[in-house]
Amino acid sequence: MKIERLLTLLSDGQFHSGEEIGCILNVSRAAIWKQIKKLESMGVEYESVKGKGYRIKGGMELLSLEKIKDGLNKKVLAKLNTIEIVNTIDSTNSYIKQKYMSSPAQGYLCMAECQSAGKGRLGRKWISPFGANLYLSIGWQFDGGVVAMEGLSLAVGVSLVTALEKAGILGVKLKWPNDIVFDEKKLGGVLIEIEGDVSGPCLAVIGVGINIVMPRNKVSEIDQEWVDLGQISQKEVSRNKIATLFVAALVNLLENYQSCSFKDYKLAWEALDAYRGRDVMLTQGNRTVVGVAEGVDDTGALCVKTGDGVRSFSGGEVSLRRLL
Ligand code: BT5
Repeated sequence: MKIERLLTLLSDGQFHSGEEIGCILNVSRAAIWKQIKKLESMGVEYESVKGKGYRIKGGMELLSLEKIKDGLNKKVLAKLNTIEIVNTIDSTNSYIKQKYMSSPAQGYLCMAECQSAGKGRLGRKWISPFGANLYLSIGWQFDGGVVAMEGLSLAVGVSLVTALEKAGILGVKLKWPNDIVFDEKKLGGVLIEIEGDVSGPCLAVIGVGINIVMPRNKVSEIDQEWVDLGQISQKEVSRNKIATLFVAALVNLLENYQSCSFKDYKLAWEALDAYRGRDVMLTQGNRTVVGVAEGVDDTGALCVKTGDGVRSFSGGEVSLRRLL
């Protein structure tokens, strides 16, 4: 595809003249313009300077199937049916679901440079600009229905934070039920969607979004405090390295999860709990409960110490209560 070749060319951050681009893509000047316009519609920020040509200022590390596969061991690779990297897609979660529906198999994995309709939970949006962050989904079959997946999104959070620690990124925590946070700001999120028989064999699509270097022109679209790995580590973070560590961590976790349960991850989750011991408000629809966050139970439900004692909640949104 021409657009892929153009992106690869400009990803080095150097200026490339129209003539050079035309030559490499084997297209006319008018056709170059069409490709450049495509970059624009994908949200890629580029510079155009008369006499110099085009460049992506600062360059861009595109996801590389080769680099990611090279970093994975044989055991992990053997568990994956396919690993795909796509440029633009509506949502990697929706894509994996469709793929599974048309041909059920274990271990479909997809990563995208950009999502045009990235999904959060409950119909919310996941802001997913091109070439900047990581958007990844993996499809995994579970035999024991939803019970076998209890607490899975929390265990996924634990495995991702552990993977970040391997990359030298420390201090990342978890916020119940599915947020990856740093300094109370949202760094990433997990979205698990389930298809099939909820009491028998079913498919879990595990979607992970994590901010690596969020383009500044996208900042205003996120309606809560956020952070990216670049800000946390204060140095360049390799997208391919994070992708590789995440894939390995997820495959290892999913492979084990069938034979264990959230109970085995409870202590690790609690050690990363950003809200433990803090005054929180839990909202479930139009019901709110206030109290002190006391970790989670063996199923991954949030425990809150209220005026009526400790109660556990398996759904809802939790926020910090700022006491005056
Ligand atoms: C989540 O939802 O945190 C789950 C996000 C999962 C995204 C991945 S990307 C790959 C896969 N394919 C998909 O289509 N989705 C998954 P939730 O807890 O509902 O949080 C959504 C809220 O987070 C939004 O309402 C915003 O406030 C905020 N938000 C949106 N984009 C963000 C971003 N890039 N960084 C930080 N916060 C963001």
